[in-house]
Amino acid sequence: MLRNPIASRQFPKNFVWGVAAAATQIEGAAFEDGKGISIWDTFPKIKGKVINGESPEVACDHYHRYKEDFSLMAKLGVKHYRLSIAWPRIFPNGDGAVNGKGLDFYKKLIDAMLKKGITPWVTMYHWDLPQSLEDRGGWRKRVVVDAFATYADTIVKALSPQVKNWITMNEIMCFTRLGYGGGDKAPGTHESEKIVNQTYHHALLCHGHGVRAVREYGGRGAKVGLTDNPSAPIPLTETAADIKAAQRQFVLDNVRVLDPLYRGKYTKDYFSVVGKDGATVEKGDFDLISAKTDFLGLNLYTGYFVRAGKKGKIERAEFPSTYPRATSPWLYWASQGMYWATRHIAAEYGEKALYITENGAGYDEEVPQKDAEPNDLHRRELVRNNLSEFHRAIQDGVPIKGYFLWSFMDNYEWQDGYSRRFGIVYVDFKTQKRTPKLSAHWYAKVMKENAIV
Ligand code: PNW
Repeated sequence: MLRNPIASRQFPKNFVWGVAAAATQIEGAAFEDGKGISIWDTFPKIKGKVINGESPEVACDHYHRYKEDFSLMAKLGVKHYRLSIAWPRIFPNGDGAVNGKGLDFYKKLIDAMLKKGITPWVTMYHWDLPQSLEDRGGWRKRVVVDAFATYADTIVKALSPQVKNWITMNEIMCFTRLGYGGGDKAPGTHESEKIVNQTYHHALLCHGHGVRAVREYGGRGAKVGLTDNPSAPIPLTETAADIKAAQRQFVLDNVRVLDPLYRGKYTKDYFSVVGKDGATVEKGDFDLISAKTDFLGLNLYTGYFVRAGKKGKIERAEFPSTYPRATSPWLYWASQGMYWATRHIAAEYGEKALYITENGAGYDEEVPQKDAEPNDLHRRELVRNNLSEFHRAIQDGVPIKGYFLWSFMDNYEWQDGYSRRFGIVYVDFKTQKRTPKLSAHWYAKVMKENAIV
């Protein structure tokens, strides 16, 4: 007798299945109802930064179409949705006066979700710093920490009756290193390593204030955690020596965020990586940064291979030029990264609850034929392989509690503009028509069966 293939591919009871998006990428209405300017409104105006200079001004027009979007989610059986709040809607200048219309918008939005039976998972900061704060030094300066503390208090107080799941920061590495070091993301400058490390430190402090705000004002049953996007070294062979090398590389790669978070200080490993450019720390900083959280969120898309070399060295096994990847050039098909990143965290830091807060694939896709189901079998296959690796991790004892697919619909992919699509729902940006792709119909069945189908 052969076994039913789904039988061994079930996820644990109460596993959280959802989809994810972020304010700047979908809302549009960039200048409506008192919203302030964000660094992502400014950034596309700098020549050469964003493909075709595309801006998030309209995006998916979700600001006006959220009811329709939640109806579609409900139709697909989505029960959990990760969204973010636009800081400049709440505090147009970053601090100072609150914009009541901004708070009202999110109250209405979340009510509409709840009416459809969808539970919100709210990210406080997904990269849209108010421009006014950037003009005062942005993530380089401590002014952002004080402003964020007030912002976090304000949104948690206003929304805590409806929201029980909070994520403080999205991907510290992306908005610090890539924003202030590499120059690829807003604000797009090139600072010294010392300053880049300081931007990380300020982001960690804001995370701490997010946790504090939820503890103070979140109400009963509120949970809070950080979302990180660690790199994922995969052992080339699953032998003890290669596994050890990969885990060691994992710690060193992600030391700026995970060591302070879990070890409550800048460790020897931190200084072995940053040298003399470590962040300047004030008294009490690490009490905030390492305050106990309820989970760690992980955005995982890819990985890379390492093996144990001679004399304790760690060797990278490079990707040959013909190795498969998505259109996003950093997105190599490396599903084992899902298994190893989650396992490394459990092994190294002992985290007890992991949520995959993003996972997906970015492609420049063909315009679908009229009335046909948009065919994204490429995305379906990559995501399905990734799920197999998360499932394997759970079987081996890694505490993964939930999974959010990035993204619900095609949207503004930051410096890659609108051509790079991550959605399981196709968006025609001229008409704003939404059409579920092949992957959406498949994922609906995954959520329903609580299994890889
Ligand atoms: C994440 N990398 O960004 C973001 O949280 C989303 O807003 C974004 O749309 C999504 O992933 C797809 O890009 C990442 O270089 C950006 O490894 C870059 C990387 C990873 C994630």
